[in-house]
Amino acid sequence: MIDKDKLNAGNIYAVSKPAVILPTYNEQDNIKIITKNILSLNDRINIIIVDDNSPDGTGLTADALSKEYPERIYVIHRLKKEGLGTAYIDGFRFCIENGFDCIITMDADLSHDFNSIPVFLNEMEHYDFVIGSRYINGIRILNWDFKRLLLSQFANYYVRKIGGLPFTDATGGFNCFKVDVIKSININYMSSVGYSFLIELKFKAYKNNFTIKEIPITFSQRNAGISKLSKKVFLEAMFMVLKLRLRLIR
Ligand SMILES: Nc1nc2c(ncn2[C@@H]2O[C@H](COP(=O)(O)OP(=O)(O)OP(=O)(O)O)[C@@H](O)[C@H]2O)c(=O)[nH]1
Ligand SMILES: [Mg+2]
Repeated sequence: MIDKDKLNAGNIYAVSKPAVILPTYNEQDNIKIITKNILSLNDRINIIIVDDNSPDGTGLTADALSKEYPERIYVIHRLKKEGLGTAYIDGFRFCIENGFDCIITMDADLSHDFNSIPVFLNEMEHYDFVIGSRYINGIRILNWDFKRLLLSQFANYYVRKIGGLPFTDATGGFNCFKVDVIKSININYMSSVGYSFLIELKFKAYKNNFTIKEIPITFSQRNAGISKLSKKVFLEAMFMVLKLRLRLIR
């Protein structure tokens, strides 16, 4: 049960300045909705949008939102599409430089339910890293075709068996962690630029002995914007996990 009153009373337990990082590439139809939903949760939650010069003008909308909420929404503009992983790295640097003590990674396409954010933040009292899992107690994914589900299941099985990570959902993008986790990892030397970045991050947090918990989340496939998952993305992840296991990446 989300104790929103308690959160709004300014008591976000172990963290005081949390930031949600939203990487965006062509999320014009979603960015206003998601930011307003997040801001409505709690006065202390901030948002960092990392936009890669989206052709649909997401960056301009993000700037307008930042003007409307100057102390709460920040925008990092990058010149071109450089991948989800490097977008997160730029977001992490911004968080470290600006004194945010807790980071939430989240897709901007409304696939992740903003109502889970207070649940993540409550868990920060006991854990350093909280993973949102679509696969605890069954499968909670809406609107995926069978092929996509099979691919995701295989990827997670592979990460468990080959990578040795004990999580049900190592590939998911909805996570929350203390900034100390990022400080313990050399983010200048992350091997993944794309989607496999999230696996690498979990792997390194696990190896650095942070306390980690998985909580159930629901994932709904995007209903606006363009899907960007490709074979290349999948293969990058498979090789990266193998290299992590063989300690070719540290
Ligand atoms: N800044 C930036 N954001 C990106 C990039 N690629 C993806 N994103 C964003 O990262 C988040 C996750 O990407 P999605 O395209 O939704 O990935 P997905 O959920 O695996 O696949 P689909 O929803 O089917 O496209 C979304 O908010 C995207 O807009 C990128 O190269 N740069
Ligand atoms: Mg998506």
